Amino acid sequence: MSSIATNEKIPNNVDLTSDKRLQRALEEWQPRFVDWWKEMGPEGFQEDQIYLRTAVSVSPDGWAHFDYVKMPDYRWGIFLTDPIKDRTIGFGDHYGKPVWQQIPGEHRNALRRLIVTQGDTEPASVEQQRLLGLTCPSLYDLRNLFQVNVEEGRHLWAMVYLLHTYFGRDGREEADGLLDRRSGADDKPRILGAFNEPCQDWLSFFMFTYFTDRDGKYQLLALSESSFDPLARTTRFMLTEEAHHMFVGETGVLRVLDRTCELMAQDPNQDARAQGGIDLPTIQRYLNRWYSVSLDLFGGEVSSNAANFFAGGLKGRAKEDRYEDHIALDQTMTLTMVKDGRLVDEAVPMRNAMNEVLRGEYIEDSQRGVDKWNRLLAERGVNFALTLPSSRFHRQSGIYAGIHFDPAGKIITEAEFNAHKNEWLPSPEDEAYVKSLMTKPVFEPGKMANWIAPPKHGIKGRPIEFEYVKRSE
Ligand code: BYC
Ligand code: FE
Ligand code: FE
Repeated sequence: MSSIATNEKIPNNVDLTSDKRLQRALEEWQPRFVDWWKEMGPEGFQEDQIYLRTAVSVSPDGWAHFDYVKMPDYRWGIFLTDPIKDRTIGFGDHYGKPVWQQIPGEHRNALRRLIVTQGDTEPASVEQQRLLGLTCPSLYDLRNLFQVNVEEGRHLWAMVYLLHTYFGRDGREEADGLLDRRSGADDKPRILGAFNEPCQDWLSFFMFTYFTDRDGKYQLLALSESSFDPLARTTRFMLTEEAHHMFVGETGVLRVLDRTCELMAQDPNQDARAQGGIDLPTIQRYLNRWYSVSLDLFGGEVSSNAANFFAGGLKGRAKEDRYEDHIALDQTMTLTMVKDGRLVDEAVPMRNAMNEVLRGEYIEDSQRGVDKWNRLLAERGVNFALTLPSSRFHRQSGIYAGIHFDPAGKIITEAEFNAHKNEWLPSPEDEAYVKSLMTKPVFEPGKMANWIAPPKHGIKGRPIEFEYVKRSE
C-alpha cells in the first residue's frame, strides 16, 4: 500500500512532498481551481454544509469518508490505485513489454491530447449543472448533485496531476486551459459536443448521469488499460467514484417513472401531465436526446486516431483481458455504412473500428438500465416500454452525421425528419413544461417534488428525511 498524506494542502498517495517543484506548481494551481469552483460551481450553495463523501485512500474497504463539508473546503485529492508489480503492456504493437512510468517521446502528443480531452469533460459537467441546485426536487437529490459535482472536480485534479508531473511547461499550460474554457461558450467552448449542451432541468440531469457519465465509465475503462501506468492507475480509481454517478442517473429516472405511473393511475385519462407529472413520451424523448449526444462521444466509427491509440498502447478496449487477440491486426469488424443513400455492410480493419467496439459495449450496458425501467412499468401495469433508439439516430459526428434517420435507424429525408422531430426529441414545449415543474427547490427534509418518487434508501444508512444539506441562512 502506498502511504497516504491527508493532512497536506493537497491530500495524495503519490508522495507529493518528495518533489518540491511539482508540489509548488500544484499548490499554485489549487487556488485557481477554487476560484473556478466558486465562479462556475454550484450556484447559491457554497456556504452550506453538505453531507458528502470524500476519497481518502484507495483501500477497497473504506476509501471514502462521509461528513458535512462546505463545498469550497472539500478536500480534493490525488489518488492512484496501487501499482501492479511487473505489469506489462496488454495490447497493441508493444504487447508484453513493461509498462511505462515515463512518457515515451513519440507518444507524448497523443497522450497529452487524450488526458486533456478526458480532463476537459470533468469541469465542463460541473458548469453544465451549476444552476440545478436552485430547482432541486429534495435535499437527498441536492446532495447527490453536489456529490457528483465535487467528484468531477476531483477527476479534473487527477488529470491535472498527470499534466503537471509528466508534461512540463506545456502540461502546466494545458492545466490552466482546463480552467479557462467554458461549457457552451462561443469563444472558448469545451472540447467535446455533449459537454457544451445545456443541462438545465433534473430530467436532463438524470439522463446525463445515466448516459453521459456512462461514456465516462467506458472511456475510463479503456484508459485504465493504458501502457502509461500512472494514467492506468488514476483512471482505475476514478471508476470507483463513477459508479455512484450512474446510480444517481439510473435511480433518478426510475423514481420519475415510478411517480409518473402513480399519477397516471390517479388520473381519469391516465394523463400524467394533468397531475403535474412527466408523461412517458416526454421521458422517451429526453432519453433519445441524451443517448444520441452521448453516442457521439465515442468518436468516429472509422478512426485512424483510434487505430493509432490502440497500436501505440495508449488506449485499449474495456477489460482488454477478455479478448483473445490483443494485437488485432488481422481482424475486421463489419459496420453498416451509408453508400449512395443505402445502408450497406462493410468490413473495416479492427484497429480502425476501436471506437465502435467501445460504443458497442456501452450500448449493451445502457440497455440493462432501460430493461430495469421497463420492468417497473410492467409491474405497474403500464403498457409502455422505453427503447434505445438506433445508434444511427440523431448523430452529429461519425459516419451517420449529416444524414437523417428515424429512431429505428431507417434512412429518411430531411423533410420527414423535421415532420417528426417533436415526436422524437424534446420539443420547446416539452422543455418549457418540464422546466415549469421545477421552478422552486424543495428544501424540507424528506419531502419530494410532485414529479418524482422518494428513493428506496438514504445515503450511507441515513434515513431519507436526513438533513443532507444544512442551509446557511
Ligand atoms: N465532439 O477519429 P475521431 C467523462 C473530434 S466522458 C467534438 O472520430 P477519436 C465524463 C476528435 O477530437 C469521457 N469533437 O475520434 C462524463 C478529432 O479531432 P481532430 C471523456 C469530437 O479521436 C460525464 C475528430 O473529431 N473521455 O469522463 O478517435 C461527466 C475526429 O475524431 C467528438 C474521453 O473522451 C465529439 N463528440 O475519438 C463528467 C477519453 N468526437 O483530431 C465526465 C479521451 C470526436 O480532427 N478521448 N471529435 O482535431 C478520446 O479517447 C478521444 O478523443 C475521443 C474521440 C473518443 C473523444
Ligand atoms: Fe468524471
Ligand atoms: Fe462522473
